[in-house]
Amino acid sequence: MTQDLASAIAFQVRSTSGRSVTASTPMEVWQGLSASVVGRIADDWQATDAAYKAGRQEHYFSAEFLMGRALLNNLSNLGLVNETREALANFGIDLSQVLEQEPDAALGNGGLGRLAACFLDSCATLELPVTGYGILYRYGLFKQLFDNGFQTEHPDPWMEEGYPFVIRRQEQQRIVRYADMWVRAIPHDMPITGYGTRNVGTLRLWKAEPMEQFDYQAFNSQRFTDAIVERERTSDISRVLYPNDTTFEGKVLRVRQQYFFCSASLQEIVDNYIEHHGQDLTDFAKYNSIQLNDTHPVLSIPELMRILLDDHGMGWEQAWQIVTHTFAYTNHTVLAEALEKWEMQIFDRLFPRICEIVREIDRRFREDMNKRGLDASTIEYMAPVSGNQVRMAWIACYASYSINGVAALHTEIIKRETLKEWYAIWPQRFNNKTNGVTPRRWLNQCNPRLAALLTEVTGSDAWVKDLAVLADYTDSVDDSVYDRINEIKHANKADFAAWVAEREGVEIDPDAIFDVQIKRLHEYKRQLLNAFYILDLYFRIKDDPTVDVPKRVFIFGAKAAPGYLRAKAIIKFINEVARLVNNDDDIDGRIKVVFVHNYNVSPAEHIIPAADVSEQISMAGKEASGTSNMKFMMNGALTLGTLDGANVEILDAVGDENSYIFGATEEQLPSLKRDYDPRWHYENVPGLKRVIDALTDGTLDDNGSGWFHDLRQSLMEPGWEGPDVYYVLGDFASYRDVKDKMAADHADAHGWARKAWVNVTKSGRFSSDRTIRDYAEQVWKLEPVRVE
Ligand code: AZC
Repeated sequence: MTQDLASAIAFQVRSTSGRSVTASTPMEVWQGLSASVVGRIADDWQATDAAYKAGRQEHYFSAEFLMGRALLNNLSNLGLVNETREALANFGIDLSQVLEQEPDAALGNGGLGRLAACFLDSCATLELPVTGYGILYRYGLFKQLFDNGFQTEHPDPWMEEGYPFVIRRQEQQRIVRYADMWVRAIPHDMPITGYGTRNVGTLRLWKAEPMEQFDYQAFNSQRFTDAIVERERTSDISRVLYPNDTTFEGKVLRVRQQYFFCSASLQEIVDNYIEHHGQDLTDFAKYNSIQLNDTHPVLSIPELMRILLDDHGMGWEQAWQIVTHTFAYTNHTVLAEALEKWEMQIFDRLFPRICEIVREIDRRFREDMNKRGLDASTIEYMAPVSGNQVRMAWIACYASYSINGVAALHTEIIKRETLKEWYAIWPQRFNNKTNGVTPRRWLNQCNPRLAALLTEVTGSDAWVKDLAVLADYTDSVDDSVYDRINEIKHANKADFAAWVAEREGVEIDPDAIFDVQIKRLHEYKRQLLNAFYILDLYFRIKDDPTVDVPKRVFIFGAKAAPGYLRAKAIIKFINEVARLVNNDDDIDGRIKVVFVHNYNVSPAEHIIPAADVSEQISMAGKEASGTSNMKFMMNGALTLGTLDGANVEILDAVGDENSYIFGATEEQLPSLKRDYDPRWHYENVPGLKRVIDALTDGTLDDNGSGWFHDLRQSLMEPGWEGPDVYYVLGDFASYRDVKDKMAADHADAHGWARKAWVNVTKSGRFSSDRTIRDYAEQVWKLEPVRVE
């Protein structure tokens, strides 16, 4: 078997590189090995596709799929990791070195895009007929570097060296029509393997290409450059992922992107319906359902109307009936700045027919609400079109048969506040689907030591597909397991320390507490609170350098949207805190701060298994769910967090004694903020003043940018959103207390291991398998289709 595999791999590598395996570069080996994996699954993939297309299907529409690396994931799903390692070893090649060649497919910003990727994994594993649809961005999320502590952004041409896991399907192209141009949408398919199944699902990513290779007329009439420019204008559509997470940017190119993938995907879905079920589209919603991942794909709603009305001659009522039984909408945030609103003129310019349809949806909505007796101002507030603007979330709520939030608390907040007007009319549409993460990537693959222990303790690898089984073992293991937990964590920390030393040039001690905050940089996530704690701890040690404190490493990973200056200021601030504490002789290595640059899926796979502490410290009510909290928990890190998003449910699963909760609750905040005076905390909370002052008194240097002054102002001065909007100063004292206690508790190795074990074994409900089962049963009405 290994011999077969070895020769299959060798063949592919040689065809890729044009030389022998041993003479090929690690990148060429990665290319060849990846191609051979695609070859192995080809038949199953084809069979799955055929089986799915014949019955009821779910289509997951998302502008983002943050896939990360594919090779290890596929090898592991196919059960080929060990054999491949041996096969390569025969050539003197180290598999892990080959795996590290792979670029991350970073086609997403953060949680929303990574959730979509975890969902595809679960759908394949659960054998559910689900296909993902998105955009093949040529440039993924920008690559982040630090220049003197400042974030700089660089392009990420992730496919430039070739990428065997996407297959171009030229023959299945569609045409997307804008008023000012027509473009070809070329599908590129990524196979989605599952664990312990032969089903192979598909992620279909559309690439925009010009209708003709060249405008020959322009070309022949000596306007060569014009012809090229025109060509580039088309390719612009799928050129780059917009780097905003939870912030809406009203760029015309962005709305073009959204329409592009919605239109191409819907054309295909309708064509497939016709092929299998005939020209009469009456039963369309019986065979198809579409999940809208946030509002980015909401143009699908008027676009499906257009296809049914114009291409298939259906009447409005019947078409609307179908549309409103097809779409389901997931909301991912309560932040107002995320709500997509497009100017009507943009719609009118790009796609006048869609514009017309949206106006008609608006007209009928107003009529309908009038009949229901809503007052004029409520109707105006809820209307799909108001003034000059089209409101994508409102269209989604009006047209979807299901509306869900992503954690229990978040769903309650959207019912009570964000979407309360719709909840009042259609309560039955609202439901909660708490997020989850795939235990394949986020435990089995990234933490092989812990995975082996779980298999040993439970007697099989059944947990990989059914994480809830671990709950049977919470209380039934003996002390030797706790020792093993500690050994595993220590080994993971040693590996991570080596990785950090090489990648970031910082030495860290695996015996220290590894305290981690990795997520997008946003004020509401409060990386600043974490940094203030570190600075305060620094000053405490400076006060008395002989003080006995547990050794700590604080690890950050975060990208800031390029235009979000305050977030960039926080990055600079953390980097300056790192510079200060890492180089102070009084500190003597007792505190280290590491800011991992270019945080992404694959760095996360190195960081999470090594974490002791998971920082989930957003201001309560703001983090819809969070998903890194779940990944940490699965890997035995303890949550240090507020009662926000899914933290609430994590706490519920593990109990008070196995997590560290602090801060104002969502319920308390309105009254706390009513007469909130950050200055009071500044003056009265011991130590806080010198931390805040350090921003501007010369302790830390922002290199004349003025950014630290702005940070101070944002906390202390009543700006137009009020001072300290995210209650950093208000929560500081309680955060420090709990974090100090946590650090002290870590000294009890056995007690800590016990808490870690409870976290691991109770993480079953945060598997995306559970989430997807709930979607399939309650929203999608979807049955598994097994491919034999
Ligand atoms: C994120 C939420 O901020 C995060 O709390 C949640 O876990 C994640 O979605 C998945 O549901 N939201 C986004 O990434 N982006 C937007 C536009 O909300």
